[in-house]
Amino acid sequence: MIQDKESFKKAYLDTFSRVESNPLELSNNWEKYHALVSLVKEMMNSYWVNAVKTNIEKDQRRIYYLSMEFLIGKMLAYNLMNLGLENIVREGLADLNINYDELLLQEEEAPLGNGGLGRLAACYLDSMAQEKDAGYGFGFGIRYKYGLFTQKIVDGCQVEVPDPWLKDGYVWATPKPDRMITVKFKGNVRTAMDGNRIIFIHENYEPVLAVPHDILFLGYMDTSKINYLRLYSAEPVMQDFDLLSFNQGEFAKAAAYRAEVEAISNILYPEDQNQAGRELRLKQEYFLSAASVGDSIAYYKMIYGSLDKFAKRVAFHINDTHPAVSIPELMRILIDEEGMSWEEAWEITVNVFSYTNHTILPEALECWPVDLFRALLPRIYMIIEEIDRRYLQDIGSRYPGDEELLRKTAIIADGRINMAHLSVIGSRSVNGVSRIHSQILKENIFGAFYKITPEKFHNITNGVSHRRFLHYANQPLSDLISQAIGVEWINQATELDKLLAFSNDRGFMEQLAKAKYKNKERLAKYIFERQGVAIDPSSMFDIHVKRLHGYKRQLLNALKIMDLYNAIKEGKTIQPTTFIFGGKAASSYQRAKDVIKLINSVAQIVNNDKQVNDYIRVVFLENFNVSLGEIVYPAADVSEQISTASKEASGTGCMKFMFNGAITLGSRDGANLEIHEAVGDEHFALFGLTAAQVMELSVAGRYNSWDEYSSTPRLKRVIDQLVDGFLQTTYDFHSIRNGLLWENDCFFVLKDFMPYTVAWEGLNQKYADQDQWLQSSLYNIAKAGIFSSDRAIKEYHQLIWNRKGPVV
Ligand code: OAK
Repeated sequence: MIQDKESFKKAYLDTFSRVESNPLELSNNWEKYHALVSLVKEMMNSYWVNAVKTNIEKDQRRIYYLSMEFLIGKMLAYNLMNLGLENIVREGLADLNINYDELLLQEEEAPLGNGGLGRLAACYLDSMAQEKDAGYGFGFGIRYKYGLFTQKIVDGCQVEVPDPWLKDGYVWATPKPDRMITVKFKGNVRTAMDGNRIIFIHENYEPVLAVPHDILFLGYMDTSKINYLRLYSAEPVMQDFDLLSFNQGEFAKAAAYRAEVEAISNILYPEDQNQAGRELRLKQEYFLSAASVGDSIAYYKMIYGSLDKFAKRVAFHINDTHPAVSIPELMRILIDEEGMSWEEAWEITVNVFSYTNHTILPEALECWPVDLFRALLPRIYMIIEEIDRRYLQDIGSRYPGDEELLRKTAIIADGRINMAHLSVIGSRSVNGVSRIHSQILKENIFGAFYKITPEKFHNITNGVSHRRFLHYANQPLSDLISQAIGVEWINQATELDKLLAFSNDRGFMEQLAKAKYKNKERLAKYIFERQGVAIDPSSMFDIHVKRLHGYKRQLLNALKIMDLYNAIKEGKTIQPTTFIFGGKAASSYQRAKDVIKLINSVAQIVNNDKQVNDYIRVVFLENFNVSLGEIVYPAADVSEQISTASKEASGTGCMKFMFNGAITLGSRDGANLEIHEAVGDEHFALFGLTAAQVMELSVAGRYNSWDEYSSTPRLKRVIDQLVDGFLQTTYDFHSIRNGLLWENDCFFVLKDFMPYTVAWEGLNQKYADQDQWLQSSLYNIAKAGIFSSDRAIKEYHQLIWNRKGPVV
């Protein structure tokens, strides 16, 4: 195997001659990249084969993490880092006259997610590999041919362009056709008797093949820490009717069937936290669910011969409700295919499933119209009806006369199927993703369920991969940390706490400042090269990157910048600041797109006004994604986390910034509160309404945004500037202004404006005292350890997946 540069070179050249058709001297960078990935993949494959043996010998539990999204980021450099081979490879390639950095540019990032939920799933894959001794965790998802769109900014507006990430083939994934599953849609269900047992026969269905493509994931510097992400693509079954139609010359019919099937894995829905409500989306959800559950059963029977102890050895975790149909799907397999009774099947099902809720936004809570659902999944619908019937019967007898309770928790009501209710009823555990969010679940949206089954409810605060977002993304800081406290923090993030001992070490603190400066230079260079805007790395980098959404309040930030601009024009002086934004808006979310245009319009005004240029500049980064995040998070001084309290379930960007030493300017929401608790008032700028106040003010008649507007002249001025020609564009921002005034500002932008502005000014003044600033920065890094996804995954194992002690 590869221990040094020479053995690497030999292995690389061997692989190259096996997998490429050109001689090395005539090959292009893609071929060189392809050969390198093939080599790394072969190595990982051999590690996997060993790990799987151990896994079976040790009889380890298997956790299926089902998610419609996995935003995994680029793999090559990250895998090499985890293998400890990056330097060897860089130097070995250089000997062969190959530039490693150029090969890295060949890799396409797999765009298989929208935002927080998808990136969280990827961080959890990383940590499930790392924490494998507690049980093996695997990701199951969909291999969308087109993932999330590429964002272009044209004339200040977002334009969506398809991202054909698979066009050159995606080398990291290996197709596993031998493990494919047939998924059945539509048709009808006939009942028949088998002895004295009723059986259900699904007929005239449309079959679809779910073909897996596996991507291996590594933990850190230990080749037994390895797992995979299995992504399914939908393919047609070349069966009789298809062939027949070909034979009869009905090519159009055959082609239509093929197109309909392939549509299932063709495109990721770009809506973030907004239920699509379309048949295709439900098809995708069932496709993933049926493939994953089908695969788990087939694998289990292959290894153990029967389904004995299935509930002890297997756990399914559903990442929000999107894969919730896997609950009735498991029931279907156990009853219809394995011949179990309802009771036996239910006992297993409710023991293997657990569910994480990631939002309380009403528009994101999935409810399917019964008619659409029943036509697409007739047998699954019957099972859901029966789950609901038995549930209501049980609750009805335990809480006689409590109609309200039944109404609040039923799965099927008003012609719709409530997927969150199905998920709670069909799971043994329900968790929120930050302390405050879990509390809101118990008190509000799942309050009635909490009354019935309080023991089901848990909190597991999110975490992020500190190996990707600090060790890998921020080499200057990672090196400095390792020099100071050793390398153990890479495996055990809470070791970062030891950095506090260096707060009075001048040399260390100077190096800390230098590392930040280097990262800011890197981002400045990126921005200049891509977008032609020159920014000053010694200015305060104030960064707001995340999906565009009303509740995330990029608008509040934009209004603050306009206010600051007005003040600077009137003579105010501040610490020079660069405001950096980034993020995508759902293609159909016009208000969010208006905010992108607004930010770019403000940027135009600010960046072209010499009178303010020494103080502020504004940049909107095009196409924010995981790879760009890896450049952005390390460069931040200020982390903008300003959602309306109660609306951001957790947030994870806040943690990525924290690991990189940014100071949070945060509302009283989601994980902000836990970061604030970890670092204290001195090292965090907290502002604004509490969740309770937001809920209180949301009651009709208790808040009037006009009052804020008319009583705060600074605020009135910027709101009027939206439409009075100040922005020097023909674009119409009336809709934004109307949202704030005529639609009563449902995200409390005006209410939080002054507290936010004051908190920002405090931070900006603090920046003037670099010693004090660096102390806070160090404090944030040192206290970030608990926000590692390793900690979160350990908690999932302890609290949820590892529920019955050892398997045997
Ligand atoms: C997306 C679609 C449907 C439901 C939720 C989401 C989602 O991305 N939610 C986000 O999940 C993150 C991971 O838990 C949280 O950090 C974000 O606060 C939450 O908005």
